[in-house]
Amino acid sequence: MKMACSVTHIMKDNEVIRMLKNQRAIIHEGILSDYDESQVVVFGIPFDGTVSYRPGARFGPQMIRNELDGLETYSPYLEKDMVDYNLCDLGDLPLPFGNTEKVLDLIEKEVDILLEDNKRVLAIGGEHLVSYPVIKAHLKKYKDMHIIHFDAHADLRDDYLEEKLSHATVMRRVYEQLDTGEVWQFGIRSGTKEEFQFAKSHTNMHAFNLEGIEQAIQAIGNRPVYVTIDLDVLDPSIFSGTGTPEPGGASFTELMDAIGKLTQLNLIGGDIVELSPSYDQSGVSTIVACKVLRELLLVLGDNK
Ligand SMILES: [Mn+2]
Repeated sequence: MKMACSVTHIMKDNEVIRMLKNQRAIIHEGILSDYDESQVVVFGIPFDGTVSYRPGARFGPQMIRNELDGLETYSPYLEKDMVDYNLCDLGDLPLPFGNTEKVLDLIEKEVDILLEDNKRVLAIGGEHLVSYPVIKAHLKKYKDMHIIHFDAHADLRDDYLEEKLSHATVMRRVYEQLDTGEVWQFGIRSGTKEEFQFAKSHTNMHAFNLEGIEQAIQAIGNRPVYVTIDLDVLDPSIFSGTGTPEPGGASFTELMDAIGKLTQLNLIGGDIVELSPSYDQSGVSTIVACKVLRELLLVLGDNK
């Protein structure tokens, strides 16, 4: 097994941003590239510190690494193969559990460096709050960036139990950071009355299913887009390994179809969050996450 690529870029202004432990590569053996030549960089964010119901998303990135070797590098959906791309896995970001603000700060600094190095970033959570600092970093570089958000949950609360930084508030915080970009939400089927009302006047919410992507593609045009995929957008019958499962979700094929359509956009970064592997004893949820990861890597790798 090839080890994760070395991260010589960790020293900036004499500050050690991160230390990489020896970890298994997330990409198949033989297709992992050096950091310098990589187009797309993957890293894990094993944080689930604000999860309100069932914790465990911190184990997502490592379980994905365990299972990804069993997946073909070729995607028959996209007719593209991971062997044709330069991809790099930086392993998991070491995080100080118990200090949410410091965790978010470390994530943002990490992504700042990757974007300075002109990498396309694909982050693997972890709970959904980790998307917030990843998106914040991207907005410094892509001011007019739009957000495409797949999720069962609106995540638009202003606070959750008086906490502003939470997996339940993440898209509200993201919305507040946007300049001319907009939030496009798909698959939403859970939230408070206030969240759905907020969405009516502030975001472009497509509830219950993934229809409406074409509308988003038309409206966004060539402006930069970041995609955040909370895997609980999928129905629990195919994806039960998650902290807050919601019946009535999208099918796997519908999500594949939606990701395929993202190739029409100027996709500049993304994340996959909320795999909580131990809630699915069959292990199928992890395989689903691996497959979503492969598709997203291929879409991101293709964007010039
Ligand atoms: Mn969710």
